[in-house]
Amino acid sequence: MKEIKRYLVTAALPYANGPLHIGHLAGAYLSSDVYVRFLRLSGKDVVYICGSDEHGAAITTRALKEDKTPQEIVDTYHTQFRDTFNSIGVSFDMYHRTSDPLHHQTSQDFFRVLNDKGEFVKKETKQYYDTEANQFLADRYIKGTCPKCSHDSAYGDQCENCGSSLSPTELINPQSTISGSKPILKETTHWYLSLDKYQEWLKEWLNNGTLNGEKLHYPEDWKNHVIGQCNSWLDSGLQARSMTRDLSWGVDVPQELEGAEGKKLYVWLDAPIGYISATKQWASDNGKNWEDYWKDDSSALIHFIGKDNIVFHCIIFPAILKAHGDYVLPVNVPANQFMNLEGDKISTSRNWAVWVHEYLKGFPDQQDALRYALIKNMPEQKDSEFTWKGFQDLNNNELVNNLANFVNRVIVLVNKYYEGLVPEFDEDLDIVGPDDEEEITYHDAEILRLFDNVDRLCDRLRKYDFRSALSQLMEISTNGNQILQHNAPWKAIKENPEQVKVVMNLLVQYLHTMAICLRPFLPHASDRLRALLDQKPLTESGELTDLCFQLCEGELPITNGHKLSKAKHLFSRIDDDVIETQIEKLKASKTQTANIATADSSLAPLRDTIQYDVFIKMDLRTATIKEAKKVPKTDKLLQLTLDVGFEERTVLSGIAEHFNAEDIIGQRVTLLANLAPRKIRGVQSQGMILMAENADGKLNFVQPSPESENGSQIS
Ligand code: B3M
Ligand code: ZN
Repeated sequence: MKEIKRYLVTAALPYANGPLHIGHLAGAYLSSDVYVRFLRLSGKDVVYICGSDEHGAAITTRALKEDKTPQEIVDTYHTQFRDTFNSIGVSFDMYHRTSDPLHHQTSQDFFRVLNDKGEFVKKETKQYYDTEANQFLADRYIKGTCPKCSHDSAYGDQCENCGSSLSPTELINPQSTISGSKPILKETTHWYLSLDKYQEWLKEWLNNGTLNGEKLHYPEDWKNHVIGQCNSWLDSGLQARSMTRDLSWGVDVPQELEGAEGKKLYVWLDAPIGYISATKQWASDNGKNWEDYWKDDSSALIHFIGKDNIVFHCIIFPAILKAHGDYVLPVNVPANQFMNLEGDKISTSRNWAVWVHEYLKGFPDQQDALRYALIKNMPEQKDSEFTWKGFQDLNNNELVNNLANFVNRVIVLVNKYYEGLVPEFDEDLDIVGPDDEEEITYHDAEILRLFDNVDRLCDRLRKYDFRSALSQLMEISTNGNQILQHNAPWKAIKENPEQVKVVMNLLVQYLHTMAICLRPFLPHASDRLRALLDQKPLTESGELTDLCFQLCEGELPITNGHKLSKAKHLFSRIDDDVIETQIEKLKASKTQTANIATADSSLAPLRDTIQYDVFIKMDLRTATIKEAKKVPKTDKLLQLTLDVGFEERTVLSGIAEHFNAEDIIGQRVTLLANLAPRKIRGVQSQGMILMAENADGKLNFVQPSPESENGSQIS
C-alpha cells in the first residue's frame, strides 16, 4: 500500500429537511470531528468535507406540505446545519451544499463520463404517473393498501406497518399523495447502472483490500458490521439500479442526452459526488489542487457515516468512482450504529429527539458536556443509549468531579505556593524513582508514565476507537488526582517543600498535556484550559506530535517560571431540576406525537367517489378493547383483543407509536368486521379498527356512543 501523504475525510451529507439531533452527532459528525482534529494535531495534511444533501423526495414532500419551494426548505436547514455544526465544534474545512451550481456541474460531468464509457444501460419501464399533478410519482408519493398486512397507507417502497419492502405496483388501490387521484402506469426511460458487473472486484476489494493485485486497504481495520452488511448485499447478488428519476427537483440529467428532459439524477448518485464538489470549492478557496485528494493514490479517503448509509458508501459510490476511472477508493468506512433515546428509537416524525440547536440554547457554553456524553456512549460497534440522567451523571461525576477538580486543585496550589509561577526544582533532591536500579527520578518516571498514556490514547484514535480513547484521556486526569492525593502537597509543603516543587511542576506538565489531548474530544474545554495555563488556543498543527517528542525526550513542555492564570472551573454541575425539565419536555412531545417535519400538514385528500353498493358490503360493528399488548420486534403494532358482543376478536393495529397498550383497555372502537383475516407477524388478524388522523398526524379512535352495545351494526 502506498505511503499516505494526505487525508480526505468526509462526513455523511445530512438531508436538509429537518433539524439535526443527537443521533446525527453520535453517528457520523462527532466521530469524524474527533478523528480529523487528531490528524491535524498529529501534523497531517487533512481536509474535512461535508455539506447539506438538498435533493430527494423527502424535501419536495415537505415543500408541498408547507406550501414552500424546495429551495426555501433547504435554505432554512442548510443555514441551521452550518450554524449548529459550528456551535457544537464540528470543524469542517468545507460545509458545502448540493443545490450549489458547482455541485450540479460536477455531478453532470461525472454522469457524462460514465455515460460515454457505456456504464449505463437505458431501459424503458412503467411507472406510476399522476395525471392531475402531471408528474411521475416517486415511491414515497404513492400510498395504498399493503398486500402483506392490509395496512391502508403503505408507501410505494415500504409498508411502515409490517416493515415489508414493496414496489409501487404491489400496492392495492394505489393513490397519489399529491392529488389523491388514482395514478396510471406510464412508460418512462431511465439510465441504469449495471452494478452486477462490478460484483467480483467489489467482493475482492472489500474482503482482501486488493484491486488488480494492488493492496489498497486493510479489511482487518474495518468494522465487522460494515464488511458484514456489504457481504450480505454482495451474496444476494447486485442488481442494476436506476440512476435517474422523473422529478422536478434535483440535478438535471445532462440535457444534450436524448430523453433527458424532465429527468434528474437519483439523489444517491449525486449526493456522494457532493463530497467531490465540496472539495473543489475548498481547494479553490484555499489555493489547493482538489485532484491531489481525490485522484492521487497517496491520499487516504475515509467516509464517516451511519449504518443506514453503508451500502451507498461501500458498494455504489466505490463502483462509480472506479467506473469513472480516475478516483481513489476509500481506505476505511468506520460507520457507527444508532444512538437511541430514553429506550426508544430517535424519530423526527414522532418528535422523539434531542434537537442539537435546542440543546445549545438550553445549555449555553456546555457544548462539551454533550460532546462528552455522546462520545462516551458512541454507538461504534452496536446501538447505544442516551438518557438525560446519564448525561447529568457523566457531567457531574466525570467532567466536574474528576477533570475540572484536578485542574482547579493544581492551579490553586501553584498560585497559593508560588504566586502562579511554575516552580523550578532540584533534580538531585528528587526522590529516586520507582525502579532504584535505573536511578530514575520521580519526576522523570511520572513523565514517562504520562507519555505511555498519551501513546495509548493516540493508538486508539488511529483505530477509530473513540470511546476507549476518551477513557484513556480521563485516566490521565485520574492519575493526576492520584499523584496529588499520594503526595498531599498541602501537608508536605512544610516539611518537604523541595518535593512539593517536583510534584507541582510535574502536575503542570500534566495540565499542558491534557489541554492538547482534550482538543479532539472537548475543543472548548481545551481552549479554556490553555487560557488557564496562559497559553494561546491550539491551532491544531502538530502540537500532539511535538508533545509526544517532548515527553519522550524528557523536555518539559512548560518551562520553569511560566506564570499561570487564576483558577476557574472548566465545567459546572447540572442540577436535577434542569434534567427533570428535559425529561418532562420529551414526555410531552411523545404524547403530542406532533410531526416536527410537518407542523402544519394538511388533512388526507379525499378518495375516489364510490357507489352505495360498495359501502354496503362493509360490515362495521361497535366493540370494546379488552386486552392490548405490543407485538414483539415491531415499533408500530399492537395486538388487541376485542369484545364484539357476539364474539371475541384478535386484531393487529399499527397504533403502537400513538398509544401505550395499558392506556387503551376499555376503549370503545369501530371495527371493520368482515375484512378478510390476515396473518401478520404470525398472528391471525381478524378485521381492522377505524382510526381518525388529524392534520398533524395524531390518531384518534372512532368511538361509538356509550349507549351502543358491543356488536351493534353500523350502517
Ligand atoms: N443524506 C442520507 C442521510 O442523511 C444522506 C447521506 C448522503 S452522504 C453522501 O442519512
Ligand atoms: Zn404491511
